[in-house]
Order: sequence, then structure tokens, then C-alpha cells
Amino acid sequence: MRLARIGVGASIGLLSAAVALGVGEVVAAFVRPAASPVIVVGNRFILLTPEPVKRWAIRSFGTHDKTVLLSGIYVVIAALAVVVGLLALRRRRDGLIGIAVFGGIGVYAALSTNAHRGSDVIPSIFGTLAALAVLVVLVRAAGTDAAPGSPPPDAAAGPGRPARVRPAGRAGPAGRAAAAAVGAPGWAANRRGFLQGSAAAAALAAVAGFGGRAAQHARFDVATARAKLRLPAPVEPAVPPAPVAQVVNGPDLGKSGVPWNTPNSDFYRIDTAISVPQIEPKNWSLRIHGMVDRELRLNYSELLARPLIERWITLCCVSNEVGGGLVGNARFLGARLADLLREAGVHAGADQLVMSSSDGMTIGAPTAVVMDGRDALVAVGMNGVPLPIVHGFPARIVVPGLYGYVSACKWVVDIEATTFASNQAYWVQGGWSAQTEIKLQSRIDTPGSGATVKVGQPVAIAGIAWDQHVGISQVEVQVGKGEWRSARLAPVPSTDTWRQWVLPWTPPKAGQYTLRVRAVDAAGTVQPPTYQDVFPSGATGLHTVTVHAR
Ligand SMILES: Nc1nc2c(c(=O)[nH]1)N[C@H]1C(S)=C(S)[C@@H](COP(=O)(O)O)O[C@H]1N2
Ligand SMILES: [Mo]
Repeated sequence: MRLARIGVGASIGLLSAAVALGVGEVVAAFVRPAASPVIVVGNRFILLTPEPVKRWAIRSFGTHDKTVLLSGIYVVIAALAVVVGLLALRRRRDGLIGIAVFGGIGVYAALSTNAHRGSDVIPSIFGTLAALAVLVVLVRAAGTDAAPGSPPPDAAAGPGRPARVRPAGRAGPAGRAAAAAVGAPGWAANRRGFLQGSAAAAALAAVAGFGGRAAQHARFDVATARAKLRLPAPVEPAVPPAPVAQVVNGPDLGKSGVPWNTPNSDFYRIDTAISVPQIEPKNWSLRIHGMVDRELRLNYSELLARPLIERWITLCCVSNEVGGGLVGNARFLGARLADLLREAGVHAGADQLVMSSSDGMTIGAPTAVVMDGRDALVAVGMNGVPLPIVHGFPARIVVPGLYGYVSACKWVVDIEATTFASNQAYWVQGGWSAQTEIKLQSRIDTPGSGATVKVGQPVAIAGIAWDQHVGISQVEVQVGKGEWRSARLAPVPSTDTWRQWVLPWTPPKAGQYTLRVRAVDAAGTVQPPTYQDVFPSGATGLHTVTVHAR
């Protein structure tokens, strides 16, 4: 009996919440996908999350952090919905208040998050109204014998089951009716009505949810616009990587290490965008302003009309752990950012460029680094195709030698010339260093940690090393406590990319071996062995793997 009550209460709550979310998706299809209530709440949640928790999430879930966040939000919503449903069964007014509080959270999130606009409250409001209606209908369906003329609720108490004693005036009429009805003898008659109502609500939620999402894609996706786009040929194409692959994948070693070029589909992704910004090239423009002589505004065709250069650039994340995968090497096509800044006439005192994305991210780069002659790009292409949407379509910034969080603004729409003293960008507000260049790093990709190798048979120890815009001059590998031996290095087109390396090794006898790597940069600095956490300016330490020889 109690179980039936809990089931009914839980269903009422869950179905009301599901309808709220479904209707929210439909309405968001008319407003914009980012206005969907879950997205709005998710974005607010990311901003409220303390920096150490964010770091933990990136460390534990990496590229899947947003899937985990969204799943978490759904689980929390479901749990709270069950509570609201049970409250509603006891007293309808409490259920209605619960739903209103839910809706209020959505509205608050939309109004208080700078990535959102006022109109983003609309889906949450409609979703809330729909949920209130569903709750009323289902509570009524669960207790139809509360209809005028039906016996007073306590009469529903069966033989041997004492009537419940309730403080006077606590429950509203419908709530009292439902409480009495569910699980009591009269309930059998209500069950059908309740099940029908529930099925209708579930169908509504599903159709609205999936239909709403489909409509959002149809109306807002820029995938079609991206697919139709033809980028101009670069005035300076990137040097082809063919010789690189040959050196590392030598005939004696077989295929080893990581590919020189990270395919777009394998490229790591780090950002705070739960709803990936969808910007039509024709609606895009970049504004350069602040401490400049003349403000500059550039639309997409004006950007493409500039001389575009193509460069191999290795991008990496400050959150990359020693041996981690938040690093990738791609061929970027873009216009020189320094040229644009010179046209705008950036003031000498403007030591920081704060770049903003359409989703409200702010990223601050040192002006001097961007202007020092390196190939800092407003990129439009990646590996021969327009930037993938998740990597910043239609335009992003790439600055060789700087971590992504202080340079690589995706979906960039605004650059403000300002100072470090007067302006803190997003990650810096969370305690990450305002100014830092990439740290010298190296990684063993093969053999993998825990791999088994054969005694007396040569294997390739291979991997990558990087120190963008400084360059790698040497990579050394140590087996156990042995000598540091120099690895063979692949040629590179510039100092702005990672460098592949390989060292043949023959395990002399059975046992466990520790392989350790360190790089030396072009200035002769040896990679320090001291471990340093990724926070606040990037990890240091040597990558080590253990293998078994049999
Ligand atoms: N708009 C936006 N741009 C962003 C970020 C972000 O969260 N939002 N993250 C930055 C970080 S921390 C990194 S490491 C790079 C990652 O770029 P990728 O996802 O293309 O690999 O993007 C940078 N640009
Ligand atoms: Mo990053």
C-alpha cells in the first residue's frame, strides 16, 4: 500500500519534471538551443562550481566532463522531482510550490549568467507552467474520488485500517483526496485514470523533448553552412609532413608512436560550452576595440579575403597531466592576428588582449607575445577543412607557445586591448596564472604502460616532446637506473609543433622495466624531473611507464 503511494507520488513528480524539460526544449527551438532549461542551469552550475572541483572534473572526465555534468543534472532533477511528487500527493500546494521553485532556478540561472540573455528565461517559464498543469491533472487523476459528492477521504480507510489522524486544515482538498485514494480500496477505480494520465504525460514529454531537440538542430545547426563552405587556398601552405612519418615509422621499427597529425575527430576538446555555439558565418563578426587608435570590425568574408597562411601548430591544455592526452598537432589556416592588431593601432600600454567568445568565455593573452612575430592566427581552417564546430567554427584564435586557456579562444567574436592590471579573464579569476608560456614536456606513447615485450627482440620506445615556439633539440630515454640515451628525432617544419622521437631497445632479460623520458629544449634547458601539479600554470615532471619483458 505504501509502495503504491510512493510509486504514484514519484510518477507524478518525474512526469511533471519530464514535461517541463520537454516543453522547455520545444520553446528553446523558438528562442535558441542555449536557452534550453538544462543548458541554462548547467551553465550557471559551471560558474558556481569551485575551481578545485572544475579541475577535478577535467582531470577525471577530460573531454567527457560536460556529458557527466548533464547526466548529473538529470539525476538531481529526477531525485528532486520524486520529492516534489510525494509532497504533491500529501498536499497539492506543496507540490506546486516545489515546481515553482524548480522553474525559479531556471529563470535565475538565465538571468544571472553572462552567457545568457533575458529571452533565455522563456523556455523555463513555459516548462514550469506545463509542469504545474501536469501535476494538477495527475494529482487529480490519482484521487478522483475527491470529486464533489464522493465520501469524505477518511472514509476510505479500510477495515482494520484506522483512519489517519491529521491536524486540522493541513492538507488541501485534492491533496487529501489523493492521499486517501492511493492504495486504499477506492484506488483500484482510480488506477486506470491515473495510468492513462501518466501515459499521456510521458508521451507529451517524449514528443516534446525529442521533437524540440530535432527542431533546434533543424533551425540552428550550422553544420550545413559549414559543409557548403569553401575556404580560400593559403598564400603560404604548410610544409607537408611526409618525411616525418618515415623517420619515426622506420622499417626496423614498424608503426609506432602517435601520428604526426592529430585528426580533427581525435583532437582533444576542452571548453565550458554545454551547448556548442552555432554561429552562421554570415552572422559572424570580430570586433577589435579598447586601447586602440581605431576600432576594427571584420565580417567573415572580409576575414577570408585577407592573406591566409597555413601552419602546423601544436595546441595543448594547461590541465594536461604528465603523460596526458590534452595535446594535439594540426594544420591551421588563418589570418595573422598581429596584422589586424596593427591596423587597429593597439596602444603601447595595452599589455593584455581579452578575447571573448559568443558563449561568454573570456581569454587573456599577453599582447607582446601575440605581436612578437610568431604565427598567431585568427584561424578558420583545421587540417584542410573549416574549423569543426566544437573547435570554434567559424573562427578561433591560435597562438603557438601559449596554453589554450590564455590564447586559443574558440567562437571568438571580440578582442579588447586592455591591461592585466585592470582585467581578469575567466580562468585567471579561478586562480590560474594570468601569464605563462607552455612548459617543456615529453611523453612515451609506445610501449604502453603495463605492456608486455619480448626478451631479445627489439621494440621501439617512441613518443612526442614539445615546447612550442622554443623547440626541442634532444630527447633522452632512461631504462631502469641506466644511462640516459638519446632518441632519434623526426624533422619538424618549425619550433611551433611537437617533435616525434624514437629509440630502439632490446629487453636483455625477463623482468619489469621502468622507462623514463626527458626532453631538452632548443636553448639547452633539460626538462626538470620535479613534479608540479597542473594548477596553476601547467604540470612538470617526467613521464614514466612500466613494461614487462618475457
Ligand atoms: N570559447 C572558449 N574557448 C576556449 C575554451 C573555452 O572554454 N571556451 N577553452 C580553452 C582551453 S582551456 C583550451 S586548452 C583550448 C582547447 O581547444 P580545443 O578544444 O580546440 O582543443 O581552447 C580554449 N578556448
Ligand atoms: Mo585548457
